[in-house]
Amino acid sequence: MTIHAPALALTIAGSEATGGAGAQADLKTFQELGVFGIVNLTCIVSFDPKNNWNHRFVPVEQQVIADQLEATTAAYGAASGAPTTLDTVKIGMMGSPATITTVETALKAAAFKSVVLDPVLICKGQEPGHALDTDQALKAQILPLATFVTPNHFEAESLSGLKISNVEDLKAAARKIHELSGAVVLAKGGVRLEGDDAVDVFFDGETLEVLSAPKVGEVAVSGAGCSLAAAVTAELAKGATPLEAARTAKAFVTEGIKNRVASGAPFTALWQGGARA
Ligand code: PXL
Repeated sequence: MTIHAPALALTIAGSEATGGAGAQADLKTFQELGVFGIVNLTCIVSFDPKNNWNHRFVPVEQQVIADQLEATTAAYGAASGAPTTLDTVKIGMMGSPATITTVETALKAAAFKSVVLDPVLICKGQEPGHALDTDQALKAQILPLATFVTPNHFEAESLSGLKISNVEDLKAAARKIHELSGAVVLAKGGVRLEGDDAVDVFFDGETLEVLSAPKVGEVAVSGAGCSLAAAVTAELAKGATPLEAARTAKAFVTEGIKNRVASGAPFTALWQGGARA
């Protein structure tokens, strides 16, 4: 028998029942990139096909979130005695201020080396600003603990306070968000910026790099943001530098979007197996 000691990554995220986004996307991404994935669930999202595929959202009880974090830390944390310890975490959808406080406490206790924050302020189908208290708690309590943050167009505007209409604006926003948080920033233009390319801006305080790939369609694909941040997380867990992780993640997501999956829902889902296709 061989005992394996693969790189480990934890995602603290919500379930999205149809498997396109959230924890499911994270776990599939970790697996594809050769990382042993761990999920601690914060909430369950079920789209409502009777109501325009809007989100139905149920939080996981705070005690149950804390229990999951306790189990994970005991098994793989710094003091666990595990052959490989868990030092890399991705933060996805939190969903409520209470969850943000529970997760903040766990992050402070564990002192992870890499904390990748996908600052989910809004999901497809939601109204911007639907939960301002959650957005504010995320900015105040989790953003300062992040080492890497992956805002989309809307989130980059919200975090930076800047209006983003083109790549120069996206660069300014990435710089601003780095100043505010100290984190490495990968700001995503996605399909929302005009032009033939899907452009993301990487900024780590020194290096500014524009990551660009030809757009695949003009419509956002479910799971793209989650998978990008999860791919960054997986690569960091394996020891990549932040810039290498961003480049690999961009290529991974581009292949996943090229090979996206259709369903009865009015949107397609990124296929993490796309790079193998
Ligand atoms: O794409 C953001 C996102 C993250 N996490 C969960 C979601 C969504 C969007 O639907 O449902 C659980």
